[in-house]
Amino acid sequence: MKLLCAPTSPFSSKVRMAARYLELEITEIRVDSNAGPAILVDNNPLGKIPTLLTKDGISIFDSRGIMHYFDRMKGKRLYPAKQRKRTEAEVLEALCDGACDCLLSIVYERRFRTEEKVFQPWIDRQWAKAKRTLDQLSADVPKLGKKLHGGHFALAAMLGYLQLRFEGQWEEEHSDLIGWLRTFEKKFPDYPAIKPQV
Ligand SMILES: N[C@@H](CCC(=O)N[C@@H](CS)C(=O)NCC(=O)O)C(=O)O
Repeated sequence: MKLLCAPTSPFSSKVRMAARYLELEITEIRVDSNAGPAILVDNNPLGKIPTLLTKDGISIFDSRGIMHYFDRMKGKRLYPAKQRKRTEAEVLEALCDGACDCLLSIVYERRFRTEEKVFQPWIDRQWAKAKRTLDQLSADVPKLGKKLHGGHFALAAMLGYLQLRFEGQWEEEHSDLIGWLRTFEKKFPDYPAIKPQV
């Protein structure tokens, strides 16, 4: 299996962590989604990463599609078996992925518009969503048990992306989440190598 991905991408980081956790062999192919290379757009019309290319020539996206594919491949080890816990894990993943969409939207607003066209109210709107997410997660920090799941990897990827692109803007008010990340790292020592980074 080949994974089209990038080291800075939080969604790529999430699925790379899941693959490592499940001991799945994947060949990572770094792509620049801004440049829209043929290998990416020919396999995913949306031109987004991560995109997984299976040995049977199927392309799978988006990151949650890949997570669920991995889960099925490895006998359902990526999400809890019990319905309620599974729903909680999936909602946590959706929340963290959604916050990453907001954070990326801010990064893209600044990256793709000329300086005078950057629309601050849009940035503020997206940041408010990310902040509400952090506030909610800080008020009820997700539990880390013996087993990790997709929601945990999504949260670790989102916090890693915040550290990478929004340093100094969230840590003080959300120190509980930094504590969560420290505990997560003890359970998943490969985190520093796979978290979003340049
Ligand atoms: N919903 C998608 C989001 C993926 C996404 O937005 N990836 C970013 C990089 S982190 C990307 O490919 N951006 C390029 C673009 O939107 O053109 C997922 O979960 O995989």
